[in-house]
Amino acid sequence: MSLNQATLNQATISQLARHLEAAEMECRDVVKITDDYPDMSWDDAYDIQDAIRAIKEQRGVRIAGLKMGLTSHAKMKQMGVTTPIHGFITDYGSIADGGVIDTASLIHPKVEAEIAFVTRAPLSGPGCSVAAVLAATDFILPAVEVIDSRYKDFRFDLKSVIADNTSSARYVLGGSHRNPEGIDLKNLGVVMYKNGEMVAAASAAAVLGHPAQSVAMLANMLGSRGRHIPAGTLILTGGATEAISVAAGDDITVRYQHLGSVSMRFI
Ligand code: OOG
Ligand code: MG
Repeated sequence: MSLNQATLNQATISQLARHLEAAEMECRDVVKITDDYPDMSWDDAYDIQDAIRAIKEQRGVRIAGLKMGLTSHAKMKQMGVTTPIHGFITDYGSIADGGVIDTASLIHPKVEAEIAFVTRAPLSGPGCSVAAVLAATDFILPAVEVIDSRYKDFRFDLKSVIADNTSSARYVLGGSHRNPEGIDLKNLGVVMYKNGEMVAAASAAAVLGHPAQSVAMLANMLGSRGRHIPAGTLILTGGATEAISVAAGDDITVRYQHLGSVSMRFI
């Protein structure tokens, strides 16, 4: 049997999708699903994520874009994993820059400094490269992702977190967008402040050497499931630094070289 072949039947995939969706909606944590389904395959994990997406769309949720996760060494080390993963972001996850995020609607939020891309041409893999991504990029934006694993204490393995839509919860996009032309994206600095104190800093090169590489990898990963990145897609490329835990009362500001800053307050 190939490693990628599905091992769970459709009924189990639907049941696990409803289980994780309910945990998100009811704001409570659950144990990682591989505890009960240790033989689950990578395809099963992405099939559960797709089933969650379908449940949300049936409820009227709009998919706002895609995300890559675990693309930096800092994030991989923090979570004890070695492979990037992808998921989706939603309309209800979008928070205005300078906005307020209610921690009562989340389990145990953490914030990540990211670079977002918006495409103006479709991208497909295999074979998608940094060059193809830059040619297809409309503009880039500074972004902060608020992740919120549905798993107790953020303890998971890769398959469990893929099924849980890569801990996707909220995101804040900065107002200033730039054409990447003329910006040394690879060496773009990001500094995160929590309540005025610097808590993390990185260069965008921390994200797979170049954040456009994260978009290329997304196109290549989607290609292996017969999909592509359509024109006009918003993509979060993954945290450049480790994720920082936040609680009610915290103020977060991230400053990005060339791209301005993004801030939010947790209540
Ligand atoms: C998984 C999601 C990681 C990122 O930017 O690396 C992610 C997690 O750490 O819970 O969004
Ligand atoms: Mg992220």
